[in-house]
Amino acid sequence: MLQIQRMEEHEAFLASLANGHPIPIAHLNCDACRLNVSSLREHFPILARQIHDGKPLVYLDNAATTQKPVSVIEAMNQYYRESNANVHRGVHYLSEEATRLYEDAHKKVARFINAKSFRQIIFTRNTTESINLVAYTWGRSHIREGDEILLTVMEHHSNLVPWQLLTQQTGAKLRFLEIDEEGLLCMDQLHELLSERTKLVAVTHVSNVLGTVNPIHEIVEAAHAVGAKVLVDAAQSAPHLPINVQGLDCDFLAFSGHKMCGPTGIGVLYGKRDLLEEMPPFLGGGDMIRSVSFQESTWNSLPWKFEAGTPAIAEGIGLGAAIDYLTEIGMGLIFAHERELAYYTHERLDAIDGIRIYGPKPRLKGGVVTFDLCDIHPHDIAAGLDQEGIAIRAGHHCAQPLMQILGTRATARASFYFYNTLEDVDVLADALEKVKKFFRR
Ligand code: C6P
Repeated sequence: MLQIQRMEEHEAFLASLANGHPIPIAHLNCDACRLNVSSLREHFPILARQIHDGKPLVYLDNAATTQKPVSVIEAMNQYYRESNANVHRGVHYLSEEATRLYEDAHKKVARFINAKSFRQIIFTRNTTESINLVAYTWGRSHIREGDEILLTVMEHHSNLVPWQLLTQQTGAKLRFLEIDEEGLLCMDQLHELLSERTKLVAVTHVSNVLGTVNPIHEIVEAAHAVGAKVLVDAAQSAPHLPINVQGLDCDFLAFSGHKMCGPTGIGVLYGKRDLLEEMPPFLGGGDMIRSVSFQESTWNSLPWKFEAGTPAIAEGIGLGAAIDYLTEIGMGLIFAHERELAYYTHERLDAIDGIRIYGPKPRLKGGVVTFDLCDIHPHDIAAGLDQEGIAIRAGHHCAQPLMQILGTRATARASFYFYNTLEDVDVLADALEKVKKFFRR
C-alpha cells in the first residue's frame, strides 16, 4: 500500500479532483487527511441510536441520503422559531431577515462549487428536478430532430428519463458511452460518438452503483470541441469531493441537499450565466416575474426567474448550514477518508468467499461498494444485515440499464460518508459472514 506522506502530493491530488482529473493514487493514508471522526459523529444524534434490541446503528446507505448534523437541524428550527416569513415579498423585518438568510444560502452554494456568482445558483427540489429543468427549458428550445444527446450507460434514471422524454418529443436521438470491464468509461469511444450532431453530453460525475469517478474535464473538453454543452450529475460527487465548476468548465451541474447533510426538498442547479439568461422559465407563477399584464409577462433576474412560487425557505437555509458544516471539515479530507473506507471495505470483503464486488478498484472510486454474495438475493442480504443494525441499500439503485449491462437485476450496496469508521466496515464484513451462514452458503 502506497502511503502518501507529503502534503504537496495530497494537495496535488485535491487539485486534480477539483478539476475533474482524478489522479489514480493507491492510498491517502497520511496524517493530514485523518478526520477526527469520533468527534464529528457527536454532531449526529441519530448515529448514537440502537435498533433491533440494542444493536448500534451502522448507517451505510449514504448514497441514498445522509444524516443531518445538529447545526443543520438547529438552523431550520431557528428560522421557524425566530425568522419565519415569506421571502422577496414583504418590506417588514421578518421578511427581510428571511430573504437575507435564503439569499445567503445561494451565496454559500456558489462559493462551495466556485461559481462566479450566486445568480448562477438555482434552488430546486433535488437533482432530479434540476435535470428536468434543463431538459424542459434549454432542451425544448435547443434540441431538434436529428440532434443527438450523449449519455453514459451508468446514468441514474434521473439523468436518463428526462432525456428520453425530450428525444421522444423532438425526434432527437440518445447515444450511450459504454463502460469497460472495470466499470470505467470507455474514453476512446467518446471521440467516435461525439459529432456536430451532439448537442448535449449529460454524465454523472460519480456513479451511484459503481462508485467510478469520471474524468469530467476531459469529457467537457471533447464535448466543447464539437460545440456540445455538458450537464454534470453531481448528486454523488458534490457531497463527497471538492467541486470547481469553473475548473470543470461544465455548462450545467446538478445536486441534492439531502445527500450532503442538508434537508430533503432542496436541490441545486448551477448553469453558465449566458445559458441561464437565454433559457425560457421552467414554471410560471409568483416571484419568477418582473411584470405581468393580462396577455404576457417579463421575467425576474437570475436565479429567481427559475424559482416560481414560495420556495423551500427553511430547506434552503438548512442547505446553507450544511455547506458551512462541510466546508469547515474540508471536502478534500472527506473524500480522502471515504477512499480509505473504500480500500478497507475491498480488503475485508474480498476475503469473503462468494463475494463479487462491482466497479473499479478503489484507486478510481469514491465511497460506494456494490456487491453480490453467493446467490443470496440482495434483499435478503439487506434484511439480514438490518437485523445486525446495518443499513445498506439493495435493488437496482435507480439504474436499471446499468444492471442489465452488469448482468444482474439487483445488487447490495454499502455507501459511506465521513462519519463512517473502519469499525463500521468490520461490523459489515462480520455480519456478511453471518448472513452466509444463515443461508447455508
Ligand atoms: N440516488 C441512490 O440511492 P434525487 O432523488 O433527485 O435527490 O437524486 C437523484 C439522483 C441522481 N443522480 C444520481 C447519480 C443519484 O445517485 C441520484 C439518487 C439515490 O443511489 C436514490 S435513488
